[in-house]
Amino acid sequence: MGNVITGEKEFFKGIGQIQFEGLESDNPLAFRWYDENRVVAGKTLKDHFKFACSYWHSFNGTGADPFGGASHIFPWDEKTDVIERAKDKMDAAFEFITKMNLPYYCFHDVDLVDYGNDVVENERRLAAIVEYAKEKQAESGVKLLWATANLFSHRRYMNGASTNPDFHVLAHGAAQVKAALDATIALKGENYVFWGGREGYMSLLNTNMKREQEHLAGFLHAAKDYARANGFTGNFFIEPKPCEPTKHQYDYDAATVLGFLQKYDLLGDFKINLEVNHATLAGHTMQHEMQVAADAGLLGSLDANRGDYQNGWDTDQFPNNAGELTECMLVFLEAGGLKGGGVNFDAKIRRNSTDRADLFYAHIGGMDTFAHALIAADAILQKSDYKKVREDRYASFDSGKGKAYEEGKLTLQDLRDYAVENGEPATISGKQEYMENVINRYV
Ligand code: XLS
Ligand code: NI
Ligand code: NI
Repeated sequence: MGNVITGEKEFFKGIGQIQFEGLESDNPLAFRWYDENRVVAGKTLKDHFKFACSYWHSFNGTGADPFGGASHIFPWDEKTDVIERAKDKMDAAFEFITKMNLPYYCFHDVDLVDYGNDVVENERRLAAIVEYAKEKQAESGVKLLWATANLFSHRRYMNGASTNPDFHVLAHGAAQVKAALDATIALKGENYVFWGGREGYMSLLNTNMKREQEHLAGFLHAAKDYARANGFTGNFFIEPKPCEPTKHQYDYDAATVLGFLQKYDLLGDFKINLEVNHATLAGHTMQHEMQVAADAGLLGSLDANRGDYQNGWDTDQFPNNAGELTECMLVFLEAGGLKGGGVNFDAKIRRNSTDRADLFYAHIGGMDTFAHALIAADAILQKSDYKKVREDRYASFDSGKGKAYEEGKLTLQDLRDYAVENGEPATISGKQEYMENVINRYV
């Protein structure tokens, strides 16, 4: 356990550091599954997950929605001086992160400190709060999993940032990314994320899609070249999402991003940050998205949350479904974990969750659900016939003509002759229900 760090003022009074108490515990402010030192599949839970707190949802998100303003009134939001206010927020953030024993955090530039319209002044503000963050990181041992630039909230980005038809807007986006990369490097951030907030379009009637995507690729190359020249050795991640805020987002899903990275020669430096709710919106399961990324060697990082199956937007709720997550953790373990990233809670408490403790309950639930799911998935892989049943389905490709086919040795004529010689194939069950029961036996 690390040490709890508070500023001059304690913001989450009455709540100490959250401890692991095990399954017998009925303490709502304790972990039941997440024992950070527990070794599963050769690694501690702490190292498997590299759990991160997302600054935007936890310390900026006020509970506002299209029908009403803030319902979360933050005591760290009171001072009038921009930097002083940002420092209070950072005190609150590190107090929460260390009380939760989260090893990492993630932020957008504008989460740390408010931005205005003056590029040089914004750079000064970010650099000032980064100095403070350095002290906080050193004092607590908390690390930066990834940072990013918010290129979607300001109205100048309403037609996109790097895909904006106006070059002048693109340049402003670049200025923000440069400062965010400088901040990442200064804070020894392990990764840098691009979520294409408004990189997409609403109507093809006014859009040159090809040109916009080329601009996006050029932007990513420029950002990567700058970061590499300035000593950044971490990963760049693209975070796919199919829609919202634009109708057609260019980074639709993992398969689309893979094609984009290939086409524009970005594969060496970029991997994928997958978000559960975005998979849902794309009409996929999260395990599908993870498998696509893993098969391409691009399973970089995860944004943990969940959507709502009854509606079609990004509700960003905390994960709480151990069964679904167990299927994801099967992919996770078989892929050998994440490439450089971790599990970031890109999730928010509800508008009407207004107790200070609610943020703790949310993260405890999310961390426990991940731990539970990983332990179950490991048991499935170790003890059940899950892998064998799947392997056996492909046994006809392990020898003879099937093997020769996989090796590229058979022609279409050869395949036709095999069909004739061997007659009608036997009926072979896919055993889906059997496999579903195997999963539930271990959850
Ligand atoms: C929004 C995205 C965003 C990214 C970071 O839907 O999930 O929060 O993770 O810009
Ligand atoms: Ni996200
Ligand atoms: Ni999202």
